[in-house]
Amino acid sequence: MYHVILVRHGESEYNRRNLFTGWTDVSLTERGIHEAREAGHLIREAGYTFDMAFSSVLKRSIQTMHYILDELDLLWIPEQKAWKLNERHYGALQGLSKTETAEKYGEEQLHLWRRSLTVKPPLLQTDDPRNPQFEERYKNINPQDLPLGESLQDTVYRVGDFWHHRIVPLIRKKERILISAHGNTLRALIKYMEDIDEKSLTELNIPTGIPLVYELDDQVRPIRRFYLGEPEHIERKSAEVANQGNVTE
Ligand code: DG2
Repeated sequence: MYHVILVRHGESEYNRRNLFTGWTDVSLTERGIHEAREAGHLIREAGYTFDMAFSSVLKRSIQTMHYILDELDLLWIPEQKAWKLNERHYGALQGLSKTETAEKYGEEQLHLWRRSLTVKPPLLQTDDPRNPQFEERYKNINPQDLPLGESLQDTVYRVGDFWHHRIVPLIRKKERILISAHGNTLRALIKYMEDIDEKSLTELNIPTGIPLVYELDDQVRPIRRFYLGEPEHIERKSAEVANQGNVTE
């Protein structure tokens, strides 16, 4: 049996301000740093270790990977930063307040934009300065692969492809792997691995900074997944994510 540990980065500046983030490159808050360290602590207490770590090319995920590895005294292991693990691209919603978006377009529309499998956000215009094609860090990526906004399904394709071609071969070689990523890249990966139905996917909210352990069979297929930590705390944090943008409490 194999395993892999996934973690959504700790709270970011935009999470704290309740703004759509996507590919916006924002740092962890003090709380986020604490959450990332705590994730490392939980992983160490549970007796897991790593041979290799992956993150996106966004600093909140890189910082989280480093805080976790530091807690485990594993900052020396090989790491890889991959754009294919970036958060789902939230298009023209990026930078907008989730609450104000709900007030303007209604909670139902907000929920569709955040949790539907196939609905895309309004796309960025090609001349928008936030178009990833203008960014140095994506200069080696085929421009046609760089999104102006993605549905979760689009994210499932790119994350699934990365999992299948880059991670699974390492797991087969018995490499113990940490993946530090984002709320929707992890939802996309869970969809890819388990093909869960759309309703369960809609209700799936990934809390910040909580390690998610996947046990995998000999064919690297999921057997079960579970969070490390105290269930009530995890439930509370997942509900916090679900309720972002609620106009009425
Ligand atoms: C959040 C997820 O991404 O937002 O892009 O706003 O995991 O990088 O903080 P993350 C964003 P929701 O889909 O939960 O609204």
